[in-house]
Amino acid sequence: MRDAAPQTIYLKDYTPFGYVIDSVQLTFKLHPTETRVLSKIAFRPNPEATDRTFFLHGEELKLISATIDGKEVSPSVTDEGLTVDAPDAPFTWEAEVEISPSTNTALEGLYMSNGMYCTQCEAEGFRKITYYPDRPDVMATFDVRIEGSEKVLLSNGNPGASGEGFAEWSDPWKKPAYLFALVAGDLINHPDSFTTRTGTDVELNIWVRPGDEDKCAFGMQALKDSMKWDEDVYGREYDLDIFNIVAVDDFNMGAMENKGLNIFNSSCVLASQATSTDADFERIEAIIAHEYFHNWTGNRITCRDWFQLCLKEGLTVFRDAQFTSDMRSEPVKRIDDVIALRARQFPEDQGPLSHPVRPEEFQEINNFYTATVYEKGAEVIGMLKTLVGHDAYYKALDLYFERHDGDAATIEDWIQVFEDSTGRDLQQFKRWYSQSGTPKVSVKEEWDAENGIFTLHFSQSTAPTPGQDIKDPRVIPIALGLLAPGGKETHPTHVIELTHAEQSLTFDGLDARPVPSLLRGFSAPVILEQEIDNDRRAFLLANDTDPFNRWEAGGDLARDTLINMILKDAAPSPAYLHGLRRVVTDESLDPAYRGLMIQHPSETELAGTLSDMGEIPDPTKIHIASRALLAAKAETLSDILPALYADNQPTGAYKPDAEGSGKRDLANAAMSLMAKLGDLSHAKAQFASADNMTQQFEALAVLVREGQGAEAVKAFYDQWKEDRLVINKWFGLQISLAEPEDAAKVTEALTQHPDFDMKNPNRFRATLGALAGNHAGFHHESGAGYALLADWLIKLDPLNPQTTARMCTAFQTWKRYDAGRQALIKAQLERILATPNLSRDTNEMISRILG
Ligand code: 0A1
Ligand code: ZN
Repeated sequence: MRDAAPQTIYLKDYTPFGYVIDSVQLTFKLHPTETRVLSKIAFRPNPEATDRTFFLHGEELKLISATIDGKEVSPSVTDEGLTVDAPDAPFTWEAEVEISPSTNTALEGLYMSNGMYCTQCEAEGFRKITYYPDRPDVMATFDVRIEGSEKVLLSNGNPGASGEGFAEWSDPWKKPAYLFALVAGDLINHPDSFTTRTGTDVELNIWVRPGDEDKCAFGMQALKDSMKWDEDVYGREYDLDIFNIVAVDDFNMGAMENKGLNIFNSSCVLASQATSTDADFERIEAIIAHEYFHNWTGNRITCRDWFQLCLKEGLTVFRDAQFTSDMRSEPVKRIDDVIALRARQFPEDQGPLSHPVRPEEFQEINNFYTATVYEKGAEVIGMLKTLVGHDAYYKALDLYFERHDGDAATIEDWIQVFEDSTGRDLQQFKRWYSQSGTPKVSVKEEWDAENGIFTLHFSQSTAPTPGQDIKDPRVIPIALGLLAPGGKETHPTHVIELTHAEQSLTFDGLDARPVPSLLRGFSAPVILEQEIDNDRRAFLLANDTDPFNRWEAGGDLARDTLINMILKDAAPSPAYLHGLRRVVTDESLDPAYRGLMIQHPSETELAGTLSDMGEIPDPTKIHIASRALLAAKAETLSDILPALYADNQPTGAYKPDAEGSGKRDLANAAMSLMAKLGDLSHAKAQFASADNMTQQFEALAVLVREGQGAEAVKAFYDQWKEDRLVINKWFGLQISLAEPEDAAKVTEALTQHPDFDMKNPNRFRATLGALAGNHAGFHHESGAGYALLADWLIKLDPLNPQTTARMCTAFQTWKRYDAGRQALIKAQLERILATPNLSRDTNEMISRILG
């Protein structure tokens, strides 16, 4: 059990480790409860360090023996590691420890999942495997010998000798311990190969449990596409003889980029037409790309310390988004990413958990794998690319790889590369890394009709966030264009840079007052406040040349309508409904884009919008309005829905590509609206006959949403009860779509289902996470949702602190709500915090949320 006494670690306190490691040799003698790990490590004094304290991290290890240069030593051991007197000269450390993988429910270090051994070492899990300086700036080559009776024994790097009961691996690239991995199990591989641009053949494998072999082909293609893309776009080639991916059922996160041996949550790699939705396919492709891209941005160049996490994560998310744009549709990817940013990052940045993209302090680093570090981190890189331009960006990246290959680098190094290669001063831009909070950019317009002069007055400000009262102006790239009143674009997109709290921009020589299209492509992660009415929004929806802003105008119309329905009991706005009809029937737009336009903002997002406006969101009213708008859309489009449904049935074999999934999206939206009008025939027929999960699952969702799903829910379970990933969907759907007053009861009943397993993070998230995602259900005034989630977080914490702590974020927006709900949530937060032996992870999260 971890010590819950909070200890804060600061960026400013960084000092290098006193020793450098030249090589690491590890031997694993696998056993479920008594695995022995032998380590032999060559240390020498670090010329760049002054402090020679020889402290090795180690947690939950049984020390069997320790020697320095062959002589037994007696280290002083605590819960966190050991200290021993070490020479001020090169020496060899050898130790033997014992660990128990089968009782490791935290899924950190070496653990077991379905009888297979696997590891998760990022961020600080290696210290649960052996004593080691477990920090990313200590890099070394690893030679590993695994002894075990499993058929497949894998580690990082290239394979060496192997035989009955053993295998050796050797990784020629220096790496920090967090990239170490080991897998042992009776696995089956899906093999393939890739020839790099310089002609090296790389063996590729996806390793899965028997029975999952037929779900590897898509992931393999995504891997090969990623390898090719990174060569073509960034000039980055793979650097080992082999690349292995392993699918694991019990995993806290999505996947992990261990050198040459990526380990994936099985939900993020296994894919088949029958069991995966289009959204699953797209996600899997993106995650495979993300982990692969880490080989250069993360592994070859790693982070000096965990405060620099965004150095690898922001850049790698940015790269995987570029990849998805290239593989699929650029505007659709951008819109999807902004929806996700607003849903996950904005609430974080505007609430008690707000932190800079590069945090300056933490108690538990696992709590900082956040939307801010990842997604806002990627937005910051996107802005940098916009500011310096396409060619200068790639030139800077070339310099980054050249200068820092093999390094554990910092954000300062990253910025320096851009300054050196472009000659720009980026010190003000760097505030994006140090200042938390979402900036607001307000725009006022001035039209001088007599002289044809149009002026935009910009101002920027950021509200105080925890620990940061004062905010300085940032560099904000605003991409904008102008349209003439007739709809024609007179000024195509160009980028202006806001650098002051207030700034103006003038256009002259105009014949008529133009309509500005601002923040095109969402050129900066800010909240834009502009003088705009529904006529102007409808105009932009019809005429904007920027696909992002066209979508944004439609979304703003929907948002405005919903807000009026919620606050003023208004009827749905005809301007919105007509605009929607125009877009949905516009055959020149691609189906995926039309599918996106047909959706309106989620209930959670509306709660955020209301709260931004200074209103207290009422979850029940929001839910009712959202339902009513759906019905109004169905009425407005009623005459075209059957054709929309029929015309968008993809023809030919199922393909999870942009075109096929776009059509299915649109057809499913039509099916769902027809159901709103009482016609369930399409949903019933589609549920019964679908040959793919996208169509089967959407049909099921429609039936459940309309209160007609009982039979289908049962049939779906009977059909899929052996497939754990599909059954996760089955758990999630029933809870996500439960009526507000039933959500907690439905969730509670499902936690009693024989297939519920709290130790499996995917199943736990599918159940309790779905409750937190059912906005009106979770926030039902009874408080039953809050209490149930708190009960389960308290139960999970001793088993799996990481997943528990992440799920505490469900409460982060608690101050948005009315006094009654706030009191109910606060009581639950305090109850969790008062739990004896609460983990450091959960303790930090709840304390920060309480503020
Ligand atoms: N680096 C991985 C994410 C990851 C982080 C932590 C983990 O365990 C605590 C696992 C995975 C990525 O960005 O994909
Ligand atoms: Zn990553």
